[in-house]
Amino acid sequence: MKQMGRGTGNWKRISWDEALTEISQKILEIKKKDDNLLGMALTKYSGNFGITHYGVEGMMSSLGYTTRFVGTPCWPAGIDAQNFDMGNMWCNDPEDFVKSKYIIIWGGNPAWNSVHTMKFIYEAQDKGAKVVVIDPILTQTAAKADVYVRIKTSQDGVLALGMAKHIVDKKLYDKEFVTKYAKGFDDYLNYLNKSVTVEWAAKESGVPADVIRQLAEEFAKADPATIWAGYGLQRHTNGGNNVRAIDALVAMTGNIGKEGGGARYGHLQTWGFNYNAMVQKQPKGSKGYLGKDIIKSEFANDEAQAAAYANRTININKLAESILTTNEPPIRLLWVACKNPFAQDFDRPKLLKAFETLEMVVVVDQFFNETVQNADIVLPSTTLFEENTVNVSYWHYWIGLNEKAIPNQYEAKSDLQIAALLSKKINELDKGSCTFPQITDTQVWMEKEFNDGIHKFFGIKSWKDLKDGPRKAKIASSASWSDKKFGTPSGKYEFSSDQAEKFGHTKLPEFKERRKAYDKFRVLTPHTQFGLHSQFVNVDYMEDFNKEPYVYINPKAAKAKGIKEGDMVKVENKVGNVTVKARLTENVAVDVILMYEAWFKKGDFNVQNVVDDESSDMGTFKTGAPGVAIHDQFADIAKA
Ligand SMILES: Nc1nc2c(c(=O)[nH]1)N[C@H]1C(S)=C(S)[C@@H](COP(=O)(O)OP(=O)(O)OC[C@H]3O[C@@H](n4cnc5c(=O)[nH]c(N)nc54)[C@H](O)[C@@H]3O)O[C@H]1N2
Ligand SMILES: Nc1nc2c(c(=O)[nH]1)N[C@H]1C(S)=C(S)[C@@H](COP(=O)(O)OP(=O)(O)OC[C@H]3O[C@@H](n4cnc5c(=O)[nH]c(N)nc54)[C@H](O)[C@@H]3O)O[C@H]1N2
Ligand SMILES: [Mo]
Repeated sequence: MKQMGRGTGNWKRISWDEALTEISQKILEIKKKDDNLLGMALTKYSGNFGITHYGVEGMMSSLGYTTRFVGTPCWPAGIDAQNFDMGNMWCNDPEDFVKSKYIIIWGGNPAWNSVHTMKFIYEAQDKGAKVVVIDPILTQTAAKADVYVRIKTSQDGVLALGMAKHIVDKKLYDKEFVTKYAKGFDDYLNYLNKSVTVEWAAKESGVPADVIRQLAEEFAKADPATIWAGYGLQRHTNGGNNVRAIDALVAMTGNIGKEGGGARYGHLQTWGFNYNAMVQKQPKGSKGYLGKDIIKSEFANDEAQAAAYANRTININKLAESILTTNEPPIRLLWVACKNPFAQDFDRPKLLKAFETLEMVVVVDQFFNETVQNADIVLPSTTLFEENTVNVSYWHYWIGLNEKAIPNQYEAKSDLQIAALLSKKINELDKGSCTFPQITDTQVWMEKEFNDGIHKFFGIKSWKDLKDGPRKAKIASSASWSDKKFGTPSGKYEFSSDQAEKFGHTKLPEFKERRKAYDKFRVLTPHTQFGLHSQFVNVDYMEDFNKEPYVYINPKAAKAKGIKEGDMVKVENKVGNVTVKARLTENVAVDVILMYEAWFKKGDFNVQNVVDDESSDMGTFKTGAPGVAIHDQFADIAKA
């Protein structure tokens, strides 16, 4: 479909051939005008993490060097934190929660967001393990726990420091681990003794001192004890630092490298694919980007340099700002796939302005969402039922096939099929413009991702074995770091990290002030029970469970504002506003308001009207861009 004037809603049905001709002509026009293709940009994230979807990146490479939005809106601060501490992000097998005696779920809501893990938590509980949830919201997970600890948002580092101080005071730390397998514990100990008291931690975090002492003692004495650091925890301007302080608790109590223990965050151990779809060669003579200088790809000293510098990379979390400020050349054509920026990216009012400056917007999606409303051309994408791909996880250790269950519906095509068609069309118009191969069978693409390493790791002879069902990786131990050889420069667990300092952080996970409030209430916009981000909320049968959005307000705060249950409320801040129905609940603190992120196809509810694009502290080290402080937002409320 083609929109006659972006945002007008005046759509015209066109053929695939017409659509691809128009897009190809635009690409060729840009190349002619700029003498390179950096004016073409891709933003793509988690619409479908099936491995073949990296064919979208492959399509971009097959056209030339382009602009890529890099990093992730999801978990980068925590990734850097774990890399500074341990030299990788690597968690225990979640199934080994059953071996834990003490489980702290810290800033995560798995009862909604990781339902498949809860049975292992329950099994541990049945065997006598204590489960503690630390969250500013009394979540469904907290309701299932033995203890719920309400914390002031962003103050997790302080709480962890207070617990560490008490563990030191009581000499409950693991002397063998901190001397043999760790670097910098003495410095950390000195810091705790000099700068931290339990009373101070209590005041800053809102968790009473006796609770801090009890948590610390119970955690240190249980064996094994584990902490699951959720992703919500690190979406703050001090989030990475807070994850480091939490890692330190697990390390100093000797729980790293232990089955049933561990500082759990995520892992990428099972991702050893060929990335065949992703790794495509630029057409000969393509011009790339090296800092400010445009260079010819052939002139790059080696492949690595070419790969590192030839695409222009921009922080994915600053989409609006970057479109507005990127020059030489500006971003002219934006390709959006597996991503819904108007629902999921930050500062929606600024994004609207930014889109006005684009010459062409192409969105590949399944639904007529707000991003599509702001496009010129929408290409209908298949769903996961219409393609073959393979899935692994950033949490568990299984691999599974996604088998095509039904043929492509109507005229929809997969991202890979679109890439092949675009390649064909642009080469018709200008031979040699694209290297993407003419393979449209998604099974062929999927097969190409397997290799001996994958086969061996999962104990299969061929991908076909997965037709019988998913397989679990053959891991020697359910614990990560079981040999206590860490991936850091010292090979040890680093309480004190020179690398962290190199990236502008303190060596130790010292107290880091949270973002200053810029409005009256803190706004939290975590993940919904009834969908995956902007996906599935809009499906008819899901609407039955989740008819409309709400803002959750503490009854005391509501009373002060004259707001009653069911009133329409305007939530407003410097970014914008959203009007939504109120629900009063003590599940949130008096100074916090809560809305779940989601895309409802009826109405104009959108939490990104009150979420700015402030960066989190970490992410640049391992993902190329800092994360985003999604939960460091503030707003006021009034009866609408
Ligand atoms: N306020 C707030 N914002 C957030 C978050 C938050 O907690 N609060 N969470 C952040 C996090 S953790 C994440 S991971 C991001 C997720 O944000 P996104 O990456 O945007 O994820 P989704 O909304 O799941 O999916 C995006 C789009 O992909 C489309 N899609 C699905 N399958 C395919 C396909 O095969 N091909 C193509 N081309 N498209 C497809 C879907 O229809 C959907 O429109 O949001 C971030 N934004
Ligand atoms: N049903 C469903 N499942 C999903 C998703 C979905 O959208 N829906 N999304 C998937 C994706 S991409 C991701 S990244 C994961 C995310 O999974 P989670 O890590 O569970 O993410 P969130 O729901 O964003 O945040 C979890 C909790 O962090 C809390 N939190 C926020 N700020 C702070 C803080 O400063 N301190 C503490 N202690 N807690 C804080 C929030 O109150 C919330 O309860 O879930 C995945 N699973
Ligand atoms: Mo995410």
